[in-house]
Amino acid sequence: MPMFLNPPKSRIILALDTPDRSKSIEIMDQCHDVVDAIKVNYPLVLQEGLFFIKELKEAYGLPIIADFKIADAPVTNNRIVRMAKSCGVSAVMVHGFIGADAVMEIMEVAGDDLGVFIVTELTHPGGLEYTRPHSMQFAEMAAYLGCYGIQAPGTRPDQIRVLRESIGPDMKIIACGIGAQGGVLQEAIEAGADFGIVGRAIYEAHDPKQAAIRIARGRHEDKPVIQGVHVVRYCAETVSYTLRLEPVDEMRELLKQFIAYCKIHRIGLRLNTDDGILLRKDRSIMHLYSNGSCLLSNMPSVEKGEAFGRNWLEEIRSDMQTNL
Ligand code: 3DU
Repeated sequence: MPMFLNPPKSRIILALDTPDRSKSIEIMDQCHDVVDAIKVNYPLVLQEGLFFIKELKEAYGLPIIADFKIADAPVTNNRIVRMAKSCGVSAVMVHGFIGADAVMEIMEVAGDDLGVFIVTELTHPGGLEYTRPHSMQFAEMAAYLGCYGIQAPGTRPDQIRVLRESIGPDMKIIACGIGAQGGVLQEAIEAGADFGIVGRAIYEAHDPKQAAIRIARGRHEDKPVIQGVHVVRYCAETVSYTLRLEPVDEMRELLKQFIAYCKIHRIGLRLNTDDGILLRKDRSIMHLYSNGSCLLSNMPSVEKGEAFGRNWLEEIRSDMQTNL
């Protein structure tokens, strides 16, 4: 099979979800020698047109993945793939749920020019509702049909491990959700991914190139926040915190009450038994792990994140005292 992506260096695929051409070029000028590939998605392409992909290709020479999450009738899918091909992308993302016949047609159109990545499981909490139950089947179908690789949830290393075991060592796994959504590049790679997809944690960073370098090196800092809660892993640029909670039992009790509180007050909340994700009312996400640690992500800015990190325990307590 042809190589559609270069051998990994930083292992970062930059999700270039920048608002327009000028911001994209500003970010690419800074980051092109740090990242291994670029992923473009609808918002940028709808804004700037397909031709902009060609321009990125010519300017930076990096492989480009067109994340069009193709999922239509075969006649339409095939046209989209032809258009992607015409502007020099190296690979396309295709939803697994369209079924083997439609994927086979896409692979035929892609030929030796384009790699096909099958989307297996979406990273947001709702991804556990409908894509998780089928993610293994999508991966197995991708392996059976000889696709170039699969997308996997970088926020759930255990699931990457299971998918890697299922497809074997040869296919590529690209893991999205690294950084802003709480995924950690090194954890995804250790679990079997080849590359991590990183967007906001780079293009929204104060210094995008340094952010990319830091993510590639896996640099994390210890930073105590409040008594009883310590940040055991902190990435300023990815705006995510892994907290160790002490004492764990008291926290568990508090969280139980918090969940009850959210239910009573109909606050948007998802609780999944496998990795325990809470979607908080401010739309940040709290991942709870059985060892008592939790990870907060999706915070809109470092400043807000820090304030939230310091105060969240108190916030929950006072919310409950006022409202229960
Ligand atoms: O969360 P970030 O800003 O790092 O961007 C992630 C990119 O990966 C973005 O283009 C999004 O559409 C894509 N993606 C996911 O985040 C999650 C998925 O399950 C599939 C794709």
